[in-house]
Amino acid sequence: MDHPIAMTRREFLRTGSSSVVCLTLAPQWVQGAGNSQPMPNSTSRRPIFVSTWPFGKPSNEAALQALTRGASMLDAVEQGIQVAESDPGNSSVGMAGIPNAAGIVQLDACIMSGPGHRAGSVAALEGIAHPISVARRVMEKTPHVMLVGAGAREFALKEGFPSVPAVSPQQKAAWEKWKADQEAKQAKAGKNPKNHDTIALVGLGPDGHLYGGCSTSGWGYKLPGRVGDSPIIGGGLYLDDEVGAAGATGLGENVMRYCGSYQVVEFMRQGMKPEQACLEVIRRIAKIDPKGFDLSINFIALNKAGEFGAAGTGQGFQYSVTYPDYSAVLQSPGLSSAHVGPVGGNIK
Ligand code: SD4
Repeated sequence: MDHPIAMTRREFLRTGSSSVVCLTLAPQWVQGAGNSQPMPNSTSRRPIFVSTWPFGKPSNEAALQALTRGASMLDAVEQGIQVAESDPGNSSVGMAGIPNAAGIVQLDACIMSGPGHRAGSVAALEGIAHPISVARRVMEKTPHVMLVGAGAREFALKEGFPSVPAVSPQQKAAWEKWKADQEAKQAKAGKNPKNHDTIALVGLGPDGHLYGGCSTSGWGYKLPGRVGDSPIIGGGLYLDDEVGAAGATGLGENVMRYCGSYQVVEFMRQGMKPEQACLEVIRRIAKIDPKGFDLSINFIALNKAGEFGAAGTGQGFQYSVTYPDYSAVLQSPGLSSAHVGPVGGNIK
């Protein structure tokens, strides 16, 4: 399918990650069946990268550029996610992230490789700039899948990752104000965090294999030691090389209790298109959860055919898609209580 806004390959390579192509579509859900406007959610082009949020776009583009330079798909995913982790303006990924209630940034990340169904993960990692790279090292150099806390940091240091300050000066100042305001009460009461965005990035390689990664500083001012969905295989990220890949962003507690990304992939296995699978997982969670659709959860998905899609609660969310000659921010459909019947059953 041709996309309404597209760059030539030459333009893409010339403009690089500074290019901004933003395409906003009305949610397919709202448009309903019979809508004649095509959704740009299908492509047979490879490689392709799909990631959460508009800040995923420069990550996608860095991943594609890495691949163009001859890097492997795992390198591409890692280097793409590193872009978000390095961004000093990103308060929800990497060391510029909002700290926990103790004023320390604790990072969560994971990575998966379709070939071999391999996975690596770190959680509550302190003072290391690139948790995605440590997660990859766990996958490649240990017999384990996940390392947490002090053990994860010790492993990272032994592997040669440099130690960096546990919180940025800007976030430290904001945390001190937060503490003075005694907003800790809100965190304890389980109120939604003010700022919590994650990069989940999934990719289909030129050879038809799937790869993905996920990285976050998690829920701002979370309790020390709190781990969200992002480093949990099947929660914040999952892929099956025979079927597809999925990633999540939002309130991790509402994803990890339902193995959200795993379920998106399983729905694709059953024949659903990526967008449909994301919507159906949200419907299923909302049907079970006492909070209904008040979940703050979002999913991206990519299948083996290169078709992609996303969905979120409320108004939906923006996600990024990049492949040769094309790079854009798209709007996902959203689901809210308007889509639930009077007795709580889901309506189609
Ligand atoms: C977490 N899922 O730690 C992450 C945060 C996030 O958009 O994705 N926010 O719960």
